[in-house]
Amino acid sequence: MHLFKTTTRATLCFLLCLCFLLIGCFAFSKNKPVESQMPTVETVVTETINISSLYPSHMNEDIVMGFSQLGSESDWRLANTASIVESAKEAGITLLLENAEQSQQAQFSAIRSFIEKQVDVIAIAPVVQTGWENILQEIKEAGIPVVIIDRSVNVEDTSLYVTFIGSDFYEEGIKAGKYALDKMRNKPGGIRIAELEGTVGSTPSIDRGRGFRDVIQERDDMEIIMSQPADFTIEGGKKVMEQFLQEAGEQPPQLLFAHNDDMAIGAIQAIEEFGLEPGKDIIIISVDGTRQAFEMMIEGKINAVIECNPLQGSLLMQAAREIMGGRTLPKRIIPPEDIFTQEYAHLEIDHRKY
Ligand code: GYE
Repeated sequence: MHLFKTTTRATLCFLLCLCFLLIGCFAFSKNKPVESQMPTVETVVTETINISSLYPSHMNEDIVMGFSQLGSESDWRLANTASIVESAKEAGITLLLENAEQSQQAQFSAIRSFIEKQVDVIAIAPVVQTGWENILQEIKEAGIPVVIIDRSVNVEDTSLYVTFIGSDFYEEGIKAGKYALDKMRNKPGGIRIAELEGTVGSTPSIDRGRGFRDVIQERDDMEIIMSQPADFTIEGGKKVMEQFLQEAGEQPPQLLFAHNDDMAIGAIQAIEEFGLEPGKDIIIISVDGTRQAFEMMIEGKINAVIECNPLQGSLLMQAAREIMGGRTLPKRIIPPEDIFTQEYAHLEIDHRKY
């Protein structure tokens, strides 16, 4: 009898332990950091936070996302919007999309309308990087989690957003600078460079410019002789390049660094109208990797394109699901990116999705 009791107690104990073990394993797998669940993405984890403790009222299944897109200025942007719309459909997430057409004020209004509608999560692609503290604070007070996508925000209190999904623009500038150094290595000194910057105050413009400068300073006979913003548009690129060429007269720049493909395409029109040969008389480096830029590379008019990937929709939806599921996310998610040169453009063009 005594022996029977002891055996039963031991069995009960064993079963209890097994239960705890299974519950533990389950909880652990649910709390796996998101980077281990995103196979195609490189992530840099600077800090992770547990979301369920911050937003307990948003742990539901039917997700409504308010997305403030900054504009429709370039092919990159159109591909980015399309990717987010499609991925929301695929993920069964209701998307409220507002396009701010490059106005931060319009972004604020859109965000306030999302707060009023009590959406579950707000995604913001910020046109510029400063001026976000107050509105992010308003969202926080409403208890809605925020995902920053594409361009970053400059805020001291990084707990105002859950994660930032976007490219490493500084690294893109570095890649552009390295290509410039390599391409000009046999050219004698006094190399004149022109730069078409993107939207003033936007992260890609600031960081691409910084990365590029940090590399080319290696050669003190290479100089950026002209640099101006052209708002990431074809028209802007054409207008500013015309101005550059007129100003430069007999001494046109030998190399152009355009912060995106659209401005490079506009600049190419200006260069041709001016009677020069883009890609030969003026070496052209741009950023993004749109299909049109690849066509220009194949024609020999653009020499190199630094990839910046706009297909961020599935990452955004995945992040929203993780947040709503109360799981932990990395503070920074960076899509992998490449560099393409004229020589190999024909091999890649059929794989371009935008
Ligand atoms: O390079 C440009 C667009 O923020 C990364 O914005 C984006 C940039 C992109 O207009 O084409």
